[in-house]
Amino acid sequence: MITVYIAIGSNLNHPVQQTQHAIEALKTLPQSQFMQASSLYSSTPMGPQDQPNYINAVVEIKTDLSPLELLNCTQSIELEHGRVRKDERWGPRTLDLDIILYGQQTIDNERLTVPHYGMKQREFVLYPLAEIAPELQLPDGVSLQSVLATVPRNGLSIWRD
Ligand code: A4P
Ligand code: MG
Repeated sequence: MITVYIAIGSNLNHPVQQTQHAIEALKTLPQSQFMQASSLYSSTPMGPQDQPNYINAVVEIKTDLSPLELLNCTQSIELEHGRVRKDERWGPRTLDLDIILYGQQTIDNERLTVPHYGMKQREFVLYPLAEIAPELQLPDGVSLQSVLATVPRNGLSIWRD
């Protein structure tokens, strides 16, 4: 099985619940084993600032699904959560599921770019990922810790009731 990390982001329509439901849905993926989820984090928006703060988290699974089979599954979870695709780049969303890493594979096709193109710049991906996989090496041979050292937290905090 391949170890995969999936990033969750939500800032509309009860983001904490959206995120918790997404984690539950990821536990039921076919041909997959749920390993762990990070804490939920509160983050300030990247992109347009006139949108609510986000809740972000990262989940680790092991899977026998191919990358595109997995993408089909995560996109149907997004749709079940009432996600409507809008044109605005980096705009608000009920639920966004991004495949961050698929083992050590580098994937670049019409539907999928892995590692995710923004992961090395996004504190709301890197810190939750480091919480559950502190020793991780990225496919380019760089350690997660060395990337983390270049990205400030930018107000990111663990979400508490
Ligand atoms: N796609 C390609 N690679 C991947 C991948 N690794 N994982 C394709 C998932 N999908 C991938 O996706 C568009 C297409 O990307 C998919 O059809 C798939 O084939 P989308 O989810 O509609 O696009 P998007 O997520 O809206 O892209 P966009 O606008 O670039 O958004 P981002 O980059 O995901 O950023 N601020 C905070 N604090 N926290 C956030 O989580 N998220 C965003 C969205 C903006 N600001 C944020 C956050
Ligand atoms: Mg996305």
